[in-house]
Amino acid sequence: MKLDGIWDFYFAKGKNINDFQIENSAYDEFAVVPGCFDVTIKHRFQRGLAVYRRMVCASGMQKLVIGAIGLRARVFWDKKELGICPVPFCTEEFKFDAGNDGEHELVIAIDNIIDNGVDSLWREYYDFYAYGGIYRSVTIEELKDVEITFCKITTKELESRTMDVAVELEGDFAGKKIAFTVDGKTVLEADAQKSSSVSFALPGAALWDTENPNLHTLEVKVADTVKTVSFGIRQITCKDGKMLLNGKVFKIFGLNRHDCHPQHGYAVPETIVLDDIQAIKAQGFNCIRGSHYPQSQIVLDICDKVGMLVWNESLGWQNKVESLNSPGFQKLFLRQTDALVKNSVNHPCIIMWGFLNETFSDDPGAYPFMKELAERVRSIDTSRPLTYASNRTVDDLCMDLTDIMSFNTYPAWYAIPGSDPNQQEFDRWAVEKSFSIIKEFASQECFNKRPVLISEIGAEALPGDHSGLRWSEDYQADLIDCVLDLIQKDDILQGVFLWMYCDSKTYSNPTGQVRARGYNNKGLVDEYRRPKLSWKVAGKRLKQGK
Ligand code: ADA
Repeated sequence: MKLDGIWDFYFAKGKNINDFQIENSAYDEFAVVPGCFDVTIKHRFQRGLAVYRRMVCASGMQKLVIGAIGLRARVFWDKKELGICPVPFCTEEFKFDAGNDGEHELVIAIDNIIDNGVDSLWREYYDFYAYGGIYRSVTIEELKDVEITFCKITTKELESRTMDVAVELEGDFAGKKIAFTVDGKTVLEADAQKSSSVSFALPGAALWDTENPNLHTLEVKVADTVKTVSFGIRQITCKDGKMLLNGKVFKIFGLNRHDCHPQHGYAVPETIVLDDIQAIKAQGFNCIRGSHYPQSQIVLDICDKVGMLVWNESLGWQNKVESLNSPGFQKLFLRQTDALVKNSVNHPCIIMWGFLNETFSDDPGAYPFMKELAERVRSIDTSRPLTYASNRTVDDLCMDLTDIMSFNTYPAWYAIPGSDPNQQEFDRWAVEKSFSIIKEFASQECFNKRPVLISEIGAEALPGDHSGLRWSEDYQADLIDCVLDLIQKDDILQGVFLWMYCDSKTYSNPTGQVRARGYNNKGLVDEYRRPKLSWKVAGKRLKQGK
């Protein structure tokens, strides 16, 4: 049962969740769930404690799932604390006895106070705004005698459409049967076990790709417990420096996308997400990088349906080595890594996993935790390649941990070696130079021919500026056109993710970055999705390249 809707609400400016005392709650407003409270007219950009409450009819053992919150939350049922949500963008589950039949009180107390400690997963220097609220849906469901805690379906062999399914059970499954049904037809039945791994073929079943995003439905049933999973039959592999989708080499023409909107923060409604993804596809792009946090089920469901590839990554931004080596940070990071992979593993749109955007991967101290993260992801899913976006280029020391080498580079915006940081007119040379440095580094034998991606590249553009100089729409359009042209012609680079789809809220000047209007203005469309010149130029170039 979805608990989304209008909840009771109050806000206490400057307070945090440790100040919260449930006996002293005084609800004097309403708030929408999912929603961010600090985009509302009354509380815009305020930081403090926000308390959400609603009544729920439920009894007996229940599972409450909170899709995502920001920045942290405490959760209460009938005034008793069920637990915490310590990581933004991370799905959390609470299993508990809801008591007798009747109405019960569910309270989620949240704060959006930025913690700048070494263990924090969201510090003030991040280049995206720390909105507060319940970002994603809240649901509750009755816990049956048997619970299907995990179900993963992957394509084992494409030709014969052979699928592997891994299932984990909890509860009273002994002596019961487990049945697997695909698109309404039972394909297999076996004795239920705590962990089971089965394979079956679906001869002739339609494949999933970007042109024909065919989806199928798997139903796993044990006694009266049923889990329904939507899946696609498709394979992602890497060979001889190339990524292949269903055995065919493909190029990535991608966009980085912040899942945010000025009036919704990180609780972007389905209608806006669908509009974004369909517009991105119509323009000729085939992939989005979910920068820089796990993507919502809304985004992933839409990308599955529309046929848009996705790079899904955990929350992080230029995290420092002292954090990477702190047990508190590691614990939270592993918690979100588990949730990221487990909760989205069945989406055919996801073609790679990522973590730790632009960390200090040129420092040997970063290596051990990055290795642990890579191992953790691979312990849950080996059916997709692994990458991280590095801005350390030739000094990077951790690339051997990846399957795909990804580089963030900003030639002709931030300086690269040999370029003039004060250059006002676009200079193609800087982009060519940057790509050649990356390709030379990646071609080293030790990397054993891994696919190479440009994971970020772009320039700021303020709508309406047509001077042709830096910050103008024309300058940005020239850069984007040049990048796409070079990528279309390049035999080594697998593809590019332009930075970025839409202008996104950040801070005016947190760390000396220049962020006009308090926005990262490198969008090809602005924050309300109004196109800049580069959007049209990119569309033209991508359609020409077909
Ligand atoms: C980095 C970072 C992005 C954004 C970008 C920029 O590469 O990964 O989040 O901050 O730079 O606009 O400078």
